Amino acid sequence: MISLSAHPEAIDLDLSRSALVIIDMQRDFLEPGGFGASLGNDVSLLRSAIAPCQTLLAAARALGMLVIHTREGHLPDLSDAPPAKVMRGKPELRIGSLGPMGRILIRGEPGHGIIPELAPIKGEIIIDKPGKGAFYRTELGDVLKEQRIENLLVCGVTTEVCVHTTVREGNDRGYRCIVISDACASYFPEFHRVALAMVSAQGGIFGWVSDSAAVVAALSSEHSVSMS
Ligand code: C5J
Repeated sequence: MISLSAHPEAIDLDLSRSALVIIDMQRDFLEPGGFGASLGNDVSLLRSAIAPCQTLLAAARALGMLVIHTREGHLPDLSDAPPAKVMRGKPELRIGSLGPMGRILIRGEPGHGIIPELAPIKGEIIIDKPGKGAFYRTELGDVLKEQRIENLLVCGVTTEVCVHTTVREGNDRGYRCIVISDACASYFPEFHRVALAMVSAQGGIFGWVSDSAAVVAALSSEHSVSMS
């Protein structure tokens, strides 16, 4: 059991019941020519999350914690992509259009892959999701039940979209969700700040907010995760 410093208050976590969930650290969101860029965003704004995610990933791997990576994307025939999502706005390239990293937000294309800095290794779980939330139309709930996970350390991009949606879904399903602030990022710094504030306001209405230094400090007090 560790005590993690967080807002609105410190939280005790049994690491054998905890998972690191890294949301959508994909080339489509973080690199030029992908989905994020097609919507007119400055993708360089997301890069601040990479180093803190790497730190968390290294700490989780060292302890043998369950690591889950998610990827947003659609089947090549777009059968899992609602027209209302595909046709929204006036992007330079729509979901499914051919861009410099292959078809935008399509599974199996180069842009859909996780950035090399955070590449999953053997034994880590990858959840492919068609929506913003990682529980919607995925096996995530079953995986967490099977692994007897109760606590989710959540990081990735973007703070107010896929991180927030996943945290809201997880919170409603009874998981303690701890958002790692510096390991998340948004194309809109103000949305990042407010999204984090929304999680921990009202006594932690959606969960807790901590940071990567606090997580690493707390994890270093534990030598290995007992998977009993
Ligand atoms: C978005 C995400 N922003 N991963 N997806 O469309 O946050």
